[in-house]
Amino acid sequence: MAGFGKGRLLGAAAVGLGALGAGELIAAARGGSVLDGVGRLLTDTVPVPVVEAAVERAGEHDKETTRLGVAAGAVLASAGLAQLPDRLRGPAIAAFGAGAAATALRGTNRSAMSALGGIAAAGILRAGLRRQPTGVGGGLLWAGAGAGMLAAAESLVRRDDRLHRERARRVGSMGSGVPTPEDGFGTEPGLSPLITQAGKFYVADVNSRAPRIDPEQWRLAIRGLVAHPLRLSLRDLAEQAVEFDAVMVCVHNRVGSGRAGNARWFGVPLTSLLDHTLPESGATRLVTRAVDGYTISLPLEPLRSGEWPGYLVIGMNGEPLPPEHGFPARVFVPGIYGQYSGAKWLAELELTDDSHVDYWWRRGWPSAPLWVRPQARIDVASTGATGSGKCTIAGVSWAPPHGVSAVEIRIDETDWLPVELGAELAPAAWRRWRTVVDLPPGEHTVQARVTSRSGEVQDGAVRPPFPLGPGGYHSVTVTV
Ligand SMILES: Nc1nc2c(c(=O)[nH]1)N[C@H]1C(S)=C(S)[C@@H](COP(=O)(O)O)O[C@H]1N2
Ligand SMILES: [Mo]
Repeated sequence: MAGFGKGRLLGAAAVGLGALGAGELIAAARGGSVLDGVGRLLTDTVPVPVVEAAVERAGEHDKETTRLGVAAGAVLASAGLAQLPDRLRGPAIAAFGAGAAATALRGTNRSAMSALGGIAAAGILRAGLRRQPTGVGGGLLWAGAGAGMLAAAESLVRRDDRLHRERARRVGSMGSGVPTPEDGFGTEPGLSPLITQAGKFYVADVNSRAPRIDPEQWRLAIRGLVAHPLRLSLRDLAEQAVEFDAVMVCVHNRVGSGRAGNARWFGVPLTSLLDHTLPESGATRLVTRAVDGYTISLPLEPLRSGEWPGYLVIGMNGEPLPPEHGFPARVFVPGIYGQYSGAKWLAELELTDDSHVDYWWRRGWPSAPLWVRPQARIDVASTGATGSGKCTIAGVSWAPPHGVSAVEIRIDETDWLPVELGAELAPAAWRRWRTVVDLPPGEHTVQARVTSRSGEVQDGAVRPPFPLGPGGYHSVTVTV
């Protein structure tokens, strides 16, 4: 360690930042990213408790957080590599570069340039550490150049994403054009709208960015244990699609959080698609496979019979699916948590036997699909401006696929009181609720619970999302 002062460490970190920036810029020339590839590798390999903790902490910003963490890790690693004795440093950096190149190929919109970016970063790191900057000026130069190149790379990738988003929208309307639905509640400040706009709808997936799929080239293959494989274009699918309203819920949606959205979807019922393929007798599972190989599989029988009404979805709220929500197509079975109900960015549907293993099973999640537990969320609990004890309490509730039959609230853990329900859009959709209560001065807790039409009452036992889905009541505090 002799001779490695703070200055040299910082210098090595600066060289690392410069090398990383150059690598990212090269990868970005073809829309890829070395950081994204490493991020995906981390997502795929870190133990589930770490994933759960990260999901909890990072919230909506999981993708940015991962990217930043990986960048910081790469810079730290460069400083670490600089500490190695000369004879080890070369081979270590070469191994680092090879690893970066290989992982870059796991990134979402990877190309050969992504791998080249990883190799170039290692080459620059090697050269830079040989003649390592010792002065402040040299270090600043490396760091500044690195930061500038990272910013340039990011803006290149964002431009590609923007162009893709416009191309996806140009596919045209995806819906019946019927006016937006109403439940009689109108708009209430703070209360979630009946339909969640695409831009407000939660995004959850293992990818760092949405894959950019060309709708003209894209075909959905339905293959495997079938007598009659199919290849369908987006246009073929649009001709058979119907509209349906349903809430989609992430298994990570703890009570009160926002990983749930209600949309008017446009899709082809899986029953009819599956019938056309003439499944063979050995076919027991439907594997939904994304363009990156990610799979979610479902038992075939209930989908074929329509007992579980699944759809091949191509539209959301009258528009094509936005890239982050799976453009051009995804599978969705209302009532099943997102993690179990079908892949976004579909490449194919494969009918297969029970030997198939899904992404999340390998990571310790149960293999049987998890059904969404009924949940009520409190969006509004406000006393208004009058200073009186009149308090408006309102929110959304869901119990797909059966539907919501009642929502109740209780104040300070006393008796459950029924509330008014908005009109039901569809049993699988979410349903809004509201009430006005008179509260004495002081601090109060308000809790809500929902009962499904199948008779299931929301369970108050608090449970984490892993491994069976979250439980508990949403609880908020109001002060009068
Ligand atoms: N290809 C792909 N599909 C996926 C996922 C994924 O990581 N990759 N995540 C699933 C999970 S966990 C959820 S909750 C939903 C989220 O869909 P959304 O991002 O449109 O809300 O997509 C599902 N489909
Ligand atoms: Mo999810």
